[in-house]
Amino acid sequence: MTVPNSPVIGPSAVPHLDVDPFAMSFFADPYPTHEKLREAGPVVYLDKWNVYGVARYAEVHAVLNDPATFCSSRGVGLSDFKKETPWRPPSLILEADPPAHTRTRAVLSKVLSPTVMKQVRDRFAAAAEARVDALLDKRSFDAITDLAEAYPLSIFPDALGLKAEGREHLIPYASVVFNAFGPPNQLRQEAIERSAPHQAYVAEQCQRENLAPGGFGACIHARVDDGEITATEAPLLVRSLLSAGLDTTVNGIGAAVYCLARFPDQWQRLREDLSLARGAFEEAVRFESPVQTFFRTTTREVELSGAKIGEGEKVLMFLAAANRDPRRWDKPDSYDITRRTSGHVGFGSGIHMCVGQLVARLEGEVMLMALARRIAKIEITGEPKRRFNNTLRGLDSLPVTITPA
Ligand code: 8QM
Repeated sequence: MTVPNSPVIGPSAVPHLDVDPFAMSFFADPYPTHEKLREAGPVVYLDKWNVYGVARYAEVHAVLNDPATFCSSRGVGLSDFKKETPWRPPSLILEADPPAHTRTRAVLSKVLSPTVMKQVRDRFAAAAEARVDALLDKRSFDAITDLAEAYPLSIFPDALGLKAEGREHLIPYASVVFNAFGPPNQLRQEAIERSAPHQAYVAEQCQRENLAPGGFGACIHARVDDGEITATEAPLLVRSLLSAGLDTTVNGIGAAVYCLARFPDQWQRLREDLSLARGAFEEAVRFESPVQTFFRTTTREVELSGAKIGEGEKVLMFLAAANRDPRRWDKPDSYDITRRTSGHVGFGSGIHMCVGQLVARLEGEVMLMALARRIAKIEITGEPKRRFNNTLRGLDSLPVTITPA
């Protein structure tokens, strides 16, 4: 029976929630709020920032896979580029829609292809072994600075072809980039205020003459010669690698080590079968979701799981909450290195899915293999300290002591 004057199926009310997913208290322990967001409904409205939110797997996946309705060209942070001037010139890949996105994506996809991974694999693996050698000499160290940061810093800037001088700007620059996706809170405002020297460094390193031959940077510039991209576009695509290629893997590797240190049964399984290294890294990306959130902007009025959303609205996707949605995952809150992780949205999904995912997985895999081959035990010996960022989840410090195998 139909209620008079009421449609059989129609838009339902969207629950309004009074949560700030960019507050320090939220970052300290996001999981109870993730659950609240998922349970409130398929689509919620966050009054604090006047945005829609999706935290269930199905809706996060649906939004990621409808880029015509949920666009990226108006920014993937809270700021709407149609209404506000971006803090830096927009990324030609992240903050672009088809057809513009298709061409730049193809370039980075080729630069970071499986063939290129085969060429760099031995170098990445040797650097991981060398890092583990150094850690075995120390026995007690900080797994963030001495491992999760030191390892990517020992290979990625070289792989890009950056000169030695000024590399200390790389992580601070990325930290600005990821804070800037957030709302105009203290984290974002202070990051942008202090960004000038980091921006100047990055702009300079993106120039063709500053990138060593054979590196990822030079490979991007080489596409100018075959007319795939213009000479003005190339430096901005190099900037994308500098923005997204380092801090993400630092937090990915940090997440994996933090998981393996907390869950010794999983560490033992990995030691018994090194072929589980790639899965152990992937599961850490699902479990911790180093990139926690991204926004999209609606290009038209749309109905999403019964909720009517107008044109020009920001939609916040809780990737981390989707990655632990019990509607999609068995025992979502357990770290299981043999889990079938495929479909997790830690690298996104659809046309914008992480173009550097093979580099990230390569770094994660060879590092976990090097660790598991030579170390019997990883013990956390001090209070882990969290690093607060509007988009990235990770630690500032993780004191550990290792026992050699
Ligand atoms: C996040 O500048 C960019 O193109 C860019 C910046 C940040 C990311 C991606 C691309 C997702 C890792």
